[in-house]
Amino acid sequence: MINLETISAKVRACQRITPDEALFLFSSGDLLAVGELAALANERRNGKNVYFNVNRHINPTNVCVNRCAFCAFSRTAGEDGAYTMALDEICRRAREADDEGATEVHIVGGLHPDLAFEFYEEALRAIRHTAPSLHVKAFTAVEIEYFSRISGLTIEQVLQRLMAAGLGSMPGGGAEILVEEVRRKICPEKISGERWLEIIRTAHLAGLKTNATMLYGHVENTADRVAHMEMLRTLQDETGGFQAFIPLAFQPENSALKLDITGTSGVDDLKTLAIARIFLDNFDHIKAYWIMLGEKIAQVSLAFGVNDLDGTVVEEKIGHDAGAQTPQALTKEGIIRLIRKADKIPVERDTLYHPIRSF
Ligand code: V47
Ligand code: SF4
Repeated sequence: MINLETISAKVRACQRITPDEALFLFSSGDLLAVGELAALANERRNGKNVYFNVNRHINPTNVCVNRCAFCAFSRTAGEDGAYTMALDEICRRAREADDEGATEVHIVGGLHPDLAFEFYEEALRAIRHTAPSLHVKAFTAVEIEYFSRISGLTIEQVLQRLMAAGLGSMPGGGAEILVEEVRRKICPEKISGERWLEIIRTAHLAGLKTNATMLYGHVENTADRVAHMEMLRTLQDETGGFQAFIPLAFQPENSALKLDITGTSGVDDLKTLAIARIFLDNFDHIKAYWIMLGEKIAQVSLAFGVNDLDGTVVEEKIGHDAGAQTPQALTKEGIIRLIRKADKIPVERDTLYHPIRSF
C-alpha cells in the first residue's frame, strides 16, 4: 500500500522511492509534507548551502529548422525578428561577461539551416582567445545531433572537436518530456527522447558533465513527468554525468501550442521541484531557474529541496519571448540577498560546482 507514511519512512531511511510512489506524491494534497521530505533529502546532501553562479546567457541565433510548438524564441530564416550574431558579437558578450566577473557563459541557439559546424568551433576558439578563464557551457544534445548531421561527423567526433575548441560542459536543454507521445505533440521535428539520452550518454562517456531539464506545465501529465525523471535516474546510475536537474515551467505566451492555460501554478512548481529532489536520489543538485519561476517561487523553493539558483543570466530570450515577466538579469548581490533571506548560506560556485566563495 502506498501512502505518505510509507514514502516518508523510505526517504528517512535513505531508500529510493518507486515511480508509483512519485506519482502518489504528485496526487497528494499535502504540499508541506512533500516539501519537508524534500528538504530533508536536500539537507542530508547539501546542508544549508545554496549554490549560485555568475554567468551570462548567449543565444547566437534564433533561426531554427525545428520550430517546436512550445517555443516562442525560434524563427524561420528570413522571418521578422530572425537574427544571427556574427562571431565578434558573440565574443563581445563573452568579453563583457568576463569583465563583469562571470565565470561561465551558457550558449544555446536554434538549428540554423546555413551555418556550418565550423562556425560553432570558431566561436568556441574565439571565446577561449578573448576570455581564457571563462567556462563555456554550450549546446544541447539537440544541437550536437544537428552538428553531426550537417558535418557528416559522428557524435563522438563532434564532441571531441568541440572539446578541443574549448567546450567545457553541456546544458540540459532539449529534453522537454522524454516520452514519445508527448514529443509528437509539442516538438515533432525534434530528436526522440531515446536519441537525446543516447547523445547525453556519449557526452558523459567523453568526460563532459551535463545537466538535464524537464519542460512541464503543457500537455504532459504527471505520469509523463515521472517517466521522464525515471529515464534520467537510470542514465545517472549508469554514468554519473549529470550535475543538476532543472524543471522548466512552461511560459505559454506567443507559442504555437494553443493551450487554454495561464502557466504553471506556484503549488505545482514547488511540488515538482520537491518530488524531483526526492525521486532523483542520485542527483546532487536540483536547480530553480528563476527566469521561468519568478524570483519569489524560486526563493521559496529553497525550503522545498532546491539547492541551486540559476544565475545572473544578463540577457534572456527563450523565456521572455514566451512572456516571462521576470527581469532579464539578477545581480550577484540580488541572488545573495534572496538566498540569505531564505535562511540559507549563499555559495558562489563555478560550473563544475567547485565553491568559489561563501557569503
Ligand atoms: O530546451 C523553450 C525551454 C530550454 C519555452 O542546463 C521553454 O543549466 C519554458 O535548457 N517556456 C532552454 N521553457 C533553457 C535551458 C536551460 C536554462 C537554464 C539553465 C540550464 C542549464 C538550461 O528552454 C529549451 C526548452 O526546454 N523552453 N520554450 C517556453 N515557452
Ligand atoms: Fe529550435 Fe530549440 Fe526552439 Fe525547438 S526549442 S524550436 S529546437 S530553438
